[in-house]
Amino acid sequence: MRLYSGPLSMFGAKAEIAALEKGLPVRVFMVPYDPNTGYEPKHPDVLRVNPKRQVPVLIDEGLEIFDSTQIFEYFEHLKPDPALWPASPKARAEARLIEHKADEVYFPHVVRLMGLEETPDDPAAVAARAAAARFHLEVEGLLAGREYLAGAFSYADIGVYMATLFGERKGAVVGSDTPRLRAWRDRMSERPAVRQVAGAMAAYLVSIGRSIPPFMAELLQPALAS
Ligand SMILES: N[C@@H](CCC(=O)N[C@@H](CS)C(=O)NCC(=O)O)C(=O)O
Repeated sequence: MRLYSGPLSMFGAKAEIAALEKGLPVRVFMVPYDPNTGYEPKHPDVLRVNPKRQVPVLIDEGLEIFDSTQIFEYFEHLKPDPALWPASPKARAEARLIEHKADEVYFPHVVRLMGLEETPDDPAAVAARAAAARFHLEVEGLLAGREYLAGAFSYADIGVYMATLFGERKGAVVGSDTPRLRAWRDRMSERPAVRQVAGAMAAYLVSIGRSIPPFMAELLQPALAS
């Protein structure tokens, strides 16, 4: 299997983490990416497979799909063990909703912040950080009495981890009012698959002279012994 991603693709990182967690034989191919100009010119395989012209794209012997959540679903059917969705229909639906919210409700606020790094007091930036903080509090509530967002570790954790990683980078800081969320993030960072992928992203950012938040800097250190 070949996974097309980018060195700063939060959605590609989701798929890569899932493949590692599942133990799937996925080769990751980083498409051309320039920190200043982005993904242009687009890779021809990405253009062929994805009408939205985005990574991640997955190719597996004739199957060509795109979108991180679609890739999760394929992985789950391809290799059900370890399960990364809960078994019961309601728990599974809730986990899927959390994952969906990370991508489609929370992340747009982070995207809004991306254009406003130089003007953090802009009302649009203030509103985006406030909306992100409300999501952080929602996640804090989910973690009451739970180690992971849907009980056992799941795709929901992967989605929220990557989305909030980018949130933190862009100023939507996970504050001291959400201690369970912070502790969960630390647990996530200790998972080998997460550490490998998010750590590579941290190293890439450092290599191009970008600053990284303290919790990402920790990803560059050897994992704590468990
Ligand atoms: N919903 C998609 C989002 C994919 C996406 O936004 N990919 C970004 C990189 S993280 C991209 O390729 N951006 C380049 C562009 O839109 O031109 C998913 O879950 O995979």
